[in-house]
Amino acid sequence: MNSLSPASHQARDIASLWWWMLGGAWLGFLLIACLLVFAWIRRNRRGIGRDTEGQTPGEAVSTWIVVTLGVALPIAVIATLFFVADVFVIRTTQAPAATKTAMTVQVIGRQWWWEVRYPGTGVVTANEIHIPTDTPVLLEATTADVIHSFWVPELNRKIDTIPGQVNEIELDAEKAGVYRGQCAEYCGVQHAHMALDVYAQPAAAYRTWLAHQKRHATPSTSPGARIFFSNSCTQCHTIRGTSASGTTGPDLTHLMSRATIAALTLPNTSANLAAWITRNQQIKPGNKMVDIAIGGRRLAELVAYLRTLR
Ligand code: HEC
Ligand SMILES: [Cu+2]
Repeated sequence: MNSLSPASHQARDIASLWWWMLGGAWLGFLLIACLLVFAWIRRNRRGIGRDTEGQTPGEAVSTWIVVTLGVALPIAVIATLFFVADVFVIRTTQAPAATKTAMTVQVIGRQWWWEVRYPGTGVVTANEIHIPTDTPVLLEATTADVIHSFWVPELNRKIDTIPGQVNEIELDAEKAGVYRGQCAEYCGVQHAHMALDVYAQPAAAYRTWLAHQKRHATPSTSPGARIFFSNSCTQCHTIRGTSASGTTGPDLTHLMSRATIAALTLPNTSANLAAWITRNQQIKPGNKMVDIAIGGRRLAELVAYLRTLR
């Protein structure tokens, strides 16, 4: 994550503001350093400081220094930076009206993962947001529990998720790529394991992805499916097209289409799925899933069923 390697016009404005502020701060610092050196060089001159013999200090000069360099210059520099920040960057990073964006994605912060919804399509996923490139996407962010903050530094500024409120931001990726994001507001013990990836794809690839995500899972009677549906999994997880309709945990309909599990905590492999089911409280202590006491062949069958959720 690097807010100085922008991949959208908003992130570019934020990066240039940062460089301008850094430049302004350096100029101010150099000016003050020069004045200090200058004063040090002249330290033994007569008529300076308490040494009032000889010529009297230039009253007019010291007033000029205080007023111009001490008051007017800092006000001018800080006011300019504020003006640039306020008038340009806050505005250019603000979300436009829904009518000006091509599509909407809803993100719901949860302890400690991100639910992602595509309104009007029935698609629900987790910790991965797919968007088409060069398309203004309105992102509506809210929370199911505490305040989180959605931040994908290469695409835009932070946006807090506040209970009972929807905050908006625009995602408009210029080039295809995977942009990492992170919860940026402390939200409980697993705050650090609350990451997400934004996949910006060419429009055709995005449409293929969305069409695939719309599909429901085919009901299965495999041994692993029977374990899933007779266990507590269905209370917390949804698999569209089946009776599993829990909402505490991520939608698992297309679990295997995701690269990671548990909000980028582990790569999505068979071994990690097995480890997650049985030892998630060691992997991500305090998370809202429970360790499931299952092992051996039954665990392998359960994982085999999860792997059919493509
Ligand atoms: C008490 C609720 C609860 C139960 C019961 C439960 N889970 Fe979970 N599960 C969760 C939550 C919450 C998460 C997300 C944890 C996080 O990332 O912080 C999760 C995450 C997962 C993930 C990772 C999904 C992803 O995309 O990150 C898998 C796979 C999973 N659970 C499988 C199962 C299976 C299989 C069962 C039954 C054996 C089960 N869960 C039972 C709540 C539950
Ligand atoms: Cu959070």
